[in-house]
Amino acid sequence: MRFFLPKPSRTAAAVVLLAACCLGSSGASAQKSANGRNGAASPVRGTIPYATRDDAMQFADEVAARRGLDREWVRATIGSARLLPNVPRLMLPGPVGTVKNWQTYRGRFIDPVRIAAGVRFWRDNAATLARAEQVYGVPPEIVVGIIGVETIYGRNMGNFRVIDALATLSFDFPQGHPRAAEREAFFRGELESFLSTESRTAEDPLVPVGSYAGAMGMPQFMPSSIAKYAVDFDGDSRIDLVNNTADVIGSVASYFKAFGWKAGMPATYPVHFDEARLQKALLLAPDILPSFSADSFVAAGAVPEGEGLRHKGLLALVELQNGADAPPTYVAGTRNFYVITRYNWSSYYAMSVLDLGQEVKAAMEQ
Ligand SMILES: [Ca+2]
Repeated sequence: MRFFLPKPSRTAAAVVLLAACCLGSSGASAQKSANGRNGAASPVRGTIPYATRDDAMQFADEVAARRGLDREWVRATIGSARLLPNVPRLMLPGPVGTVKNWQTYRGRFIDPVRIAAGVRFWRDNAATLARAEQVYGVPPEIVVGIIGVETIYGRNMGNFRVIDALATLSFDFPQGHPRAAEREAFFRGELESFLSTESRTAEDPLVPVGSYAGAMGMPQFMPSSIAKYAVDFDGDSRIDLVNNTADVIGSVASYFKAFGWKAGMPATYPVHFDEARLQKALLLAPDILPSFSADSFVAAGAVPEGEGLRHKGLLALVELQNGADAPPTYVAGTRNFYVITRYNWSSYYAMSVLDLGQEVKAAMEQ
């Protein structure tokens, strides 16, 4: 769910969920209010232009018709949204030519504070994590890694009003972005999904808060992902990704299952190169999409270690840059590694999730 942030991992793209975006970007430490939600107000006071904007009101009418919602309610809701003046520029790509640095990226997400918080989260939710693994096949360390990287287990869920973030990115997306039309359409779809859900649950649509991209709760799900993948995992007949850790855990595992997570399959194997026959360009061409059998991987000079030599599915050579002066890090990524990147389209993100999960697991066993 993230991805637009100016951070080293950012890969392009349209994202399904933008979760991670809020980390470090909003710097929002979650101030819980009396009702348990994050701090109520957006940190940025914007203007309220959309009630008199033809494009916004036309969109409101289309959404109302398409979703069978009350037209005046949709108009009033969009009309109440603030334009957040600082948000559009956060969508712009980072400088071209910057060499990514895996070690720096990793250091942002894996530190003693986050590991200790992960241990507490795992211990507090051990039975639910085990049940999620039974139901969805996704092991606790993956779920723990995701929630830790996304929000430090709920500490940083963002404090932008979701309606403000989504309206701003729907109607004032920066036109200088190389894929402005595509991104604007994406955010309009998220706004539509958000309005539909809020209308159905009869919640006040001006209340929910999240990242500057509209991602919500401990797992930073975008509205469309909440609609498609979130689950009520404690059986209280509602889905709460802000306060209910069972729903959070079940929803993350449900998301991975939906994107093809295979129970029991490692996400990566260590890999070394047989320099004499190495065809690195060939191996890197499909990027993180697993495209090589273990045999064809070895034939091209990339030798997975341990069980990786007998891996039944396809592999990808994953390259993580370490700045301009150090050699890259390489791993063999499986289908499950690819699935992690469906949460946030970045191999650096996926490696951070895996490493944090392993660090927390190791700390649990001490
Ligand atoms: Ca629930």
